[in-house]
Amino acid sequence: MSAVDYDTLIPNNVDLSSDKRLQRALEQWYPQFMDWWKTVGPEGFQDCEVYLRTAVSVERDGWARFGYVKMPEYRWGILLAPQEEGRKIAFGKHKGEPVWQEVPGEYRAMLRRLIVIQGDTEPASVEQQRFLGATAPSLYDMRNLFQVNVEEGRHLWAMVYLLQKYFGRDGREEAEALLERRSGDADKPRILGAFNEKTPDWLSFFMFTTFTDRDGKMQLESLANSGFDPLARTTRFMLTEEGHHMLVGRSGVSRIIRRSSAVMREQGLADPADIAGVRRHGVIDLPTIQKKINFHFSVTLDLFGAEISTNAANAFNAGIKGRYREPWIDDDHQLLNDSYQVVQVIDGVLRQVDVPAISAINARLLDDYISECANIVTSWNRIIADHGIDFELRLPHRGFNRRVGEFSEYAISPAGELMTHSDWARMSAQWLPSDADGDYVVSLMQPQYRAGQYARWIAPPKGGIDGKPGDFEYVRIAA
Ligand code: BYC
Repeated sequence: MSAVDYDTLIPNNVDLSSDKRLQRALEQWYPQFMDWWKTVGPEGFQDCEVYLRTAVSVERDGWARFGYVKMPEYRWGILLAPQEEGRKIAFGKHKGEPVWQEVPGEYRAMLRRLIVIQGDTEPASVEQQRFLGATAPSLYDMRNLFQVNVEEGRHLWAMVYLLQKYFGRDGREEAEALLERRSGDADKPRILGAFNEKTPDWLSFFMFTTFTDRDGKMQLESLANSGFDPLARTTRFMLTEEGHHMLVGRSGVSRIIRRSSAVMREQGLADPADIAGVRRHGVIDLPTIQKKINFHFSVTLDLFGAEISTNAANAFNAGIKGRYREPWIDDDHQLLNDSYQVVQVIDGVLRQVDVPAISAINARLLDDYISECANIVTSWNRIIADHGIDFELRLPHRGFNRRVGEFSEYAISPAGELMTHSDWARMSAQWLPSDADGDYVVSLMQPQYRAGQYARWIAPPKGGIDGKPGDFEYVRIAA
């Protein structure tokens, strides 16, 4: 494997200079990407020096370097995890055959579609988060936002590399279309639902990075064992960066809960349902946090596609997209005779039903995802309990508020009760954030641009970035 070449316009470890056609195609795409970044990327702060990490190697240790960078000068590179000699396809009907270095003709359309969908989410999230810099609760948080943004930009590069290298003219057209769709645009929206929602405040940002970035992790993990080796290697390296994004989300929500709980305790507010009482002190009440969990979790579940899916079965069978941690699963990795339990509505009742495992690939990934999310909520509840507050956050039932899959036709409460659509609509204001909840959260979003200062509604982090203290000047705001 070649070392990372940083002397070229596009840093890479794929020996780009030896493939002039590809190099030219990517160099032509570069100014379009920069145009996109400047038009719909982070609003403002483009001239500020931000203490960012840049991927400089694909080795496990020392893969990133930290330093002050102006975002437009960030080195968006093409980095693939090291090639494994003799790697074999780990699942599906080609199990045991050598992995593919070129796209197999029969799977071209399927691969292209998966790469385009993955690629589409990356710029979408940057667009969704573009206004948040102006209300950052601290320089530390602002820096984390921009770190997430530049790395999602790099993940777009990763998918565009695959499209341009392996899919000829179609790939070039798809690469351009990735810069033309826009999150939330009525005429040319992003492909998947959650990526057209707004991220109007930092609570939404932290919920998005907790729940939706974690779908990213699950999907990337499923592609990281792909029989198409360049996709496997690309997604493996993307996963190295993804961990920080989820940490930003999870710890961000933890810090909000810690602050709210501490204020409730200081002020002797024993009743978490006393929303007005808590809001009077300028922090976010726990019932609103619960509603935000209900929203972001349910919208993210839709990103897994239908629980029972022929597309997913075909992709598994083809050896293109596996299950979460596929090599560690103890079965034949072909699922010829296996069954899997899924929840379905049968005769008006929610039941566990055995279905052929190959048809339930999405359902299984969803289960793995839900169990990780449940652990996170447990950790949040520990903070509340430590403050002596009698309140528990919960993940809503998997059927709550769904638009895609088994439950999309049904009205199901967060507790998992089937209801009439009219009852559900009447109750939904108790379960999902209202406009007034959103307005309240937005009203708290006053920026804190002094090093070491944190907005009132969020506790400082336990530690800084790259061993730096919390009062480090993570973003040098231009005078
Ligand atoms: N919205 O068999 P089905 C991330 C379509 S996030 C709209 O149910 P399948 C990130 C589907 O396209 C991870 N349409 O599902 C996070 C299909 O249409 P066609 C992104 C939807 O195909 C934060 C039809 O319904 N990566 O990285 O098994 C920040 C039937 O499909 C939706 C990926 O998702 C929806 N929600 O699975 C930054 C991985 N769901 O083709 C980044 C790549 C389904 O019949 N994508 N449809 O016209 C995939 O693996 C799959 O496409 C999906 C859907 C999991 C998304």
